[in-house]
Amino acid sequence: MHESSARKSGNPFDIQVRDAQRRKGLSSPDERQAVAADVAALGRDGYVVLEGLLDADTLAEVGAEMDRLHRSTPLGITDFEGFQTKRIYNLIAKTRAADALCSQARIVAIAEAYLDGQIQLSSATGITLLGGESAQDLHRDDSLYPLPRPRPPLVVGALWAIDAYTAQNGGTVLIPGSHTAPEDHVPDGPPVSIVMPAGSVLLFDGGMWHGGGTNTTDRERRAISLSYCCAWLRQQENAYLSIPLETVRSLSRPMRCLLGYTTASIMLGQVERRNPIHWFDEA
Ligand SMILES: O=C(O)CCC(=O)C(=O)O
Repeated sequence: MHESSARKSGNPFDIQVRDAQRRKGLSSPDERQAVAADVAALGRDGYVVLEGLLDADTLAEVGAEMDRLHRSTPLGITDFEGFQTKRIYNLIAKTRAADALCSQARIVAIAEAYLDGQIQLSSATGITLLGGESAQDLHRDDSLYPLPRPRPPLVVGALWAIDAYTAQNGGTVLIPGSHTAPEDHVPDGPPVSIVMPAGSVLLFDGGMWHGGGTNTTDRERRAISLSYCCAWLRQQENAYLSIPLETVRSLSRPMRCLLGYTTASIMLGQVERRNPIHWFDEA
C-alpha cells in the first residue's frame, strides 16, 4: 500500500505510515546528513567524543547548579551507584540548566540518525565522582531491554564533562567495539579511559561495555549523564510522574517531545486518538 492510500484508509498499523512518521523526528534530514561522520564513528567504534560544544558561560551555569543540588543529594548507597558518588536523579524536575544539553541540536541529530527514528530522553542524571571513588562495574545500558543480540541500536548515552575528564579523576572507561558483542560476552582486556576537556561530550552506543573510572585525585569529577532511547521503548525514568506538569508546560516543544509528550509510531502514547503535544500549543 502506498503511503497516501494508507493515510486515506486510516490504518494506523500500516508499516509505511509508521516508518514515514518515525523518521520525522526533531532534526531535519539536512541536520542528520551533516552528522553522518559522527554516526559512522558510533557504529564503527561504539563511541565518539565531541569537544567544545559548551561555551564557558553555560559550563559555569551547569557546574553551579550541580554544586547547588549536591547540597541536598546523598552519597550512593550501592557499590554500583558508588559510595563516593553523588547522583542527582530526575534532573529535569530540579533545574533548567541541563535543558540546553538535552536538546543540543547536533546531539539530537546524531541520536535520531543512529537510532533510525524518533528518540526520547530515557534518563537525565548528574553524576559527581568524589575523590577516592573506585571504578564502577562495567555494564551495558541497553541490557534493560530483553531483545536478542545482535539487535539494532536502542540507546545512545551522552556523558557531558562538566569537569575535564582525565585518566586519574574517574573519566568514563569503555571497551571500544564491544557494542556489537553477543549477550554472553564477558568484557576482557583493559578498558580505554576517556580523556576530554570540560564542555565535551562522550556519545556511546548503549550496548557498549562502560563504567565510571577510578578517581585517585582529591577533586570531584562532575558529569551530566543523558540517555536517549528509541521513542517506542519505555523510558528509564518515568517523566510523566517525576516532572510536575507545570514544569513541563514551561519547557520548549523539543524538550516536551524528548520527555515523551508526543506520540511515537503514530499512536503510541496517544490520548483520545490525539497527540498530547497539541495540548501545550492550545493551552
Ligand atoms: O560516571 C560515569 O562515568 C559513568 C556512569 C555510568 O555509566 C552509570 O552510572 O551507568
